[in-house]
Amino acid sequence: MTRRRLAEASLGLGMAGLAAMNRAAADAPRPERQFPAGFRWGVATSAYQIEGANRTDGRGACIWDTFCAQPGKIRDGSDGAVACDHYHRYREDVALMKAMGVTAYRFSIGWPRLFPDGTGRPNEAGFAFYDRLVDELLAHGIEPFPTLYHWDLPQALQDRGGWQARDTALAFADYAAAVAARLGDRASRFFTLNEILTFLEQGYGTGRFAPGLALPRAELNQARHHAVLAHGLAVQAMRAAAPRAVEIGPAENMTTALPAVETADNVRAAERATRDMNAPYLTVMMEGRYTDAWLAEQGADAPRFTPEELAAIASPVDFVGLNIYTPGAFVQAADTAPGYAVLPMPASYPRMASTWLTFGPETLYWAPRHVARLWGAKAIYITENGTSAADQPAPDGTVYDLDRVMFLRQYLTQLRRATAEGVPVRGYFAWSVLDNFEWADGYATRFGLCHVDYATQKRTPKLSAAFYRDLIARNALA
Ligand code: IFM
Repeated sequence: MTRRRLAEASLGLGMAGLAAMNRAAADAPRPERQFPAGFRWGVATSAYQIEGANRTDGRGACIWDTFCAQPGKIRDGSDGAVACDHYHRYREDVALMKAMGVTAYRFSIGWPRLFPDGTGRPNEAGFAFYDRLVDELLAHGIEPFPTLYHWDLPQALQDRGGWQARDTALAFADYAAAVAARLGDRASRFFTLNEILTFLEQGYGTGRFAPGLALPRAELNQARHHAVLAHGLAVQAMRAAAPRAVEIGPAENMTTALPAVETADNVRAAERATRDMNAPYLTVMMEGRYTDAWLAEQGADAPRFTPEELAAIASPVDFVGLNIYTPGAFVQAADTAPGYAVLPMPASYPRMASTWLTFGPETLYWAPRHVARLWGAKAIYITENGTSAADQPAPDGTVYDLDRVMFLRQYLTQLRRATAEGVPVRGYFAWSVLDNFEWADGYATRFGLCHVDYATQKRTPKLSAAFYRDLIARNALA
């Protein structure tokens, strides 16, 4: 049996429940459930979370290698040294994607694989791996969507100041240009940094993530500024270095304010709140200025910046990538400044397996709609969406992840509302194709459409993989 057939077979064909689903896929989709023609359906991953092989072919160390080695930092004491061994099994993983019918794959490039010291000496073996991956994807009709930074800062750069240092932004632009020069002949769309908000707040604010720092507010603001500057400088450097025109944008997990009750006043309040809440992240990237309210709030702790830097930060992008998980806040209009009130979240509000993951399907409607209204975005990709789940394999080995299927169905119903109303969402990437290393939670928390047995590296598609394949086949919700 070929690898591809194996992957197709393991998607559950022949099992009673899934077979029924497959028959349903042949039914004509109802127009009111349909996504736009040409909509891209993808899956997403990141280098440190799946590749493993972290000492292979000249890869340098990154801050997560260092962080994981410190006792007590990772819930199960694990690290990304092996992870899903994707570095060696990427062909099998591409075949799994193909069997699901995905047409786009968002993966991240490991900066320490290409530049083991962060800058200077390039590592040809690292570039060669991404050449192989991109070629394999294209051979299967899957469009590569590389992300330049998904949190694996080369340790050598952290030793020289990390994101607290302006030089890191310059180093990132150089690295991004090298990637665009190498892959830009085959990849047309790139994301710069993944979730600046998360890696800054958790890595430099609370210390829960690598490099484990809890900086004072002024230093944290400066690090935030350097990260958004890195994004802007990279956009410019990549356009200059790519062998042809490429499209570039961020992949941010914008804090999304939702109207508690959908009235016109509350919707306006939610837009205003979303702009305010993202002031040092997506707002400055889209507007080229920090909001007056945010600067006033930071006072003497505001970052130091120049007008030239602000202009660079707001370098025009081709699309906005949004990672969507939870509603950031529910708000309603208020008569007093700032024009909205954030409502308290009831203790009984539903959550998924990860306690931080509150269940808010409407976020997938409001987030892209706010971005289109606030900043006139002409193209938006949902760069991540998905949920953790308890995921116990049944005696037959299948994971019947009904909660993940429910989550996806409800969120995608809201995305369909957005596209039907003309919000320019061009594609959706499910997080994630595989269970993987979930940062400080280690391997116990599973986000995959495919189950990974870490002892054997066997991949088994879950019920949610069949749900997703059926959706892609119809380009519509059932
Ligand atoms: O696994 C992470 C990913 O790396 C970034 N976005 C959220 C996911 C789930 O926590």
